[in-house]
Amino acid sequence: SVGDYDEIYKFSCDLVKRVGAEIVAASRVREKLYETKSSAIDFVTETDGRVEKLLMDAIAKRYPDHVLIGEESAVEGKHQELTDAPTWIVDPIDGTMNFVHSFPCSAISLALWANKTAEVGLVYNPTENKLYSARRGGGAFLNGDPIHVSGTKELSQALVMFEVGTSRDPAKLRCVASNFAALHPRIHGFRSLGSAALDMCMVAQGGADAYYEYGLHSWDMAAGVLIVREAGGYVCDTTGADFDLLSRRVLCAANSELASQMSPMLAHVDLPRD
Ligand code: LIP
Repeated sequence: SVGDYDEIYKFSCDLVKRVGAEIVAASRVREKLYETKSSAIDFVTETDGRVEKLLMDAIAKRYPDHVLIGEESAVEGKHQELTDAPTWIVDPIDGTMNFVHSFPCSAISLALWANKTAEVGLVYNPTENKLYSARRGGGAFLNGDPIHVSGTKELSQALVMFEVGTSRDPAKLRCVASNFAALHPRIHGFRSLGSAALDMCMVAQGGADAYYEYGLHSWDMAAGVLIVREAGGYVCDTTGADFDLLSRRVLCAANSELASQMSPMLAHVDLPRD
């Protein structure tokens, strides 16, 4: 029940607020140094690693029996395992390219999953002091106020979020381009914040009606999917099948009607599982 997670929820909210201050301080530096990871446009900064360590150390100290999965601690190419054990899934800076450019849409994404189910999800944009939070069965909130998805059911009236992603793999880019071309004439418009977690929160708060992406990782979505669901929204695989956290893709919508109009229009790309 929600009550079982009261302490974890409070601990998590305090933690992201405290550690978020580190991101704000680092973002004042004009020229951010970065290195590249899986591609020439997949960035990591010293702040990503430092913030992840602060989060991980605090969680490990408080909950020594829990499992930790973190973007910067993950070994490239090594498959993740999601067990039934309580598991924290951490992205220290979702939207690292935004952080590097001082585009103020980056967030800490922190989630606790247990029995392969999201129980607590937080997305905190420290620059704009926006804390999106959800507990399973407890609703979704922005800075403590309840949020809800939009009522849009017609794709022709939808504002849709998408991301190009951080890969330059030709097959992946063909998928992005063909989905853009297929949907663009049939919707109100596209928007993109450059952070998967914040895109999902925008659907949760009703500012956009749907979001889809291929190529993202578990830590980009682990908190956002709970926030969308708890805001009354619908989360599934891009094919319309059940959502799978390790599948590298997601479709979120204000409702199932909207999702079912979108999934048949999407061209898919095969990506190695997380
Ligand atoms: C990134 C997301 C971005 C998405 C990429 C990537 P990172 O996360 O924020 O929106 O398109 O697939 O996952 O690397 O900045 O944490």
